[in-house]
Amino acid sequence: MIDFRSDTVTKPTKEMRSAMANAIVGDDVYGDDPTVNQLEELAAKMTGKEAALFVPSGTMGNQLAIMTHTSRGDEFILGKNSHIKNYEVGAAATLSGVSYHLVDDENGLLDIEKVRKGIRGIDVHYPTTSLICMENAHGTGRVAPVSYMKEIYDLAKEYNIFVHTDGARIFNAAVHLNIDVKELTQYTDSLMFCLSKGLASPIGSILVGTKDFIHQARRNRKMLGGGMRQVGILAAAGLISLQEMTKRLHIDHQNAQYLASELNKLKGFTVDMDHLDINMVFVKSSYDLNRLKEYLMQKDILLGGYKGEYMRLVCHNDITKNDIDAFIQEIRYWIKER
Ligand code: TLP
Repeated sequence: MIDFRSDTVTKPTKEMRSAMANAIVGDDVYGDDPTVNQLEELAAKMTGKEAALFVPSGTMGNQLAIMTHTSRGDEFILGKNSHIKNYEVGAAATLSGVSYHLVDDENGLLDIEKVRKGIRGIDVHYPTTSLICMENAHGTGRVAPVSYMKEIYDLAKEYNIFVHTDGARIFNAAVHLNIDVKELTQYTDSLMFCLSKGLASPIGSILVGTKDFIHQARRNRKMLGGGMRQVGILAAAGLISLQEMTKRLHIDHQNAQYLASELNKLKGFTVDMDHLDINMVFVKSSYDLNRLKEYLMQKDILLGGYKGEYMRLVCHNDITKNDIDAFIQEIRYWIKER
C-alpha cells in the first residue's frame, strides 16, 4: 500500500514498537508515569516553554487551549481556512461556549489589519476578544515566517489577548525555515503539535505553555475524559518522535519536491508550487481526479483531496522515492489506457 492521504497514516517504526513494549509506566492521572513525564519535559524544553501536556489528538490539544485561554461567551479570532474552524466539528462553540471571529487567511497567513479590526473594544454589546489562533505550518502547505508570528503576537499583547498556535506540523515549519523551532514558539503563549503526523507516532499530540496554563489544561483534559493512565506505552513512541524523527523531516520535504517535479512533467497535471513548503503536494488536473483515484485504489495507492477538485499528496516516513516513481508510472499507464 502506498498511502499519500496524510502523514497521519504513518505506522510506528520498529524502534517505536520496541520502546513501547519495554516502556516503564505508571498511572499518569496520578502524575507518576515516568515515560510520560520524560516526554512532557522534553517537549517543553524543545519548544522553550515552561510545561507540556500529552494529549490523545491535535484536536483535543487545540480545544483544550481554547477552553483554557477563554471564558464562556468570549470571542476568538482565527483564519477562515484554519483546521480549528473547518475540521474540529465546531468544538469551540460546543465545548468552550465561545464564538468564532473569522478573518481572511489567504496562503495561510492571517490578514493582520483584519485581525486588528476584529479585536473588540469595551462596549456593553460586545463579547470579549480573548484569544487569537494561528496555524503554522498551515494545512494549505504554507509556512509562515517568524516575522509574521511576531507581528500577530505583538498585536495580541498590545490588547492583552492570548495567542495559541495550531502547530500540528511546527517541526516541518522549522525545517522549511531552517531554524530551531523555539524561534517560532517564542511568539505564542501556547502551542499544540502532533507526534502522530510526520513524526510517526501511532497516537498523540502535545500542548505547551506556562506552568499555570498547563495545570489548568490538565484539569480540563480530565474533565473531557482525557486522563490516560498507563500511557507511557504511547509516550515511549513520542520520545522517539522528538529525539529521532524530527531529524528526518527534510527527507519528506525533498520527496514532496521530487513528486511535484515528476507530476509537473505529466501533461494535464499542475502542481501548486506556491503551496509546497513542507511535505504536502496539491495538484490540479484536466483529467477526472475521482476516476484516477478509483483506478489507483485498485493498485493499492491512496490519495487525498477535495471532491475531485484537487489531489493532496502527503509524503511521510512510509513513502520512499521508489513509491513516488511507482505512483507516477501508474498515472502514465492510466493516461495511456484511457
Ligand atoms: N489534520 C488531518 C485532517 O484532520 C485534515 C490531516 O490529514 O491533515 N491541526 C492541523 C493543522 C491538522 O492538520 C490536524 C489534522 C489537526 C490539527 C488535528 O489533529 P488530530 O487529527 O490529531 O486531531
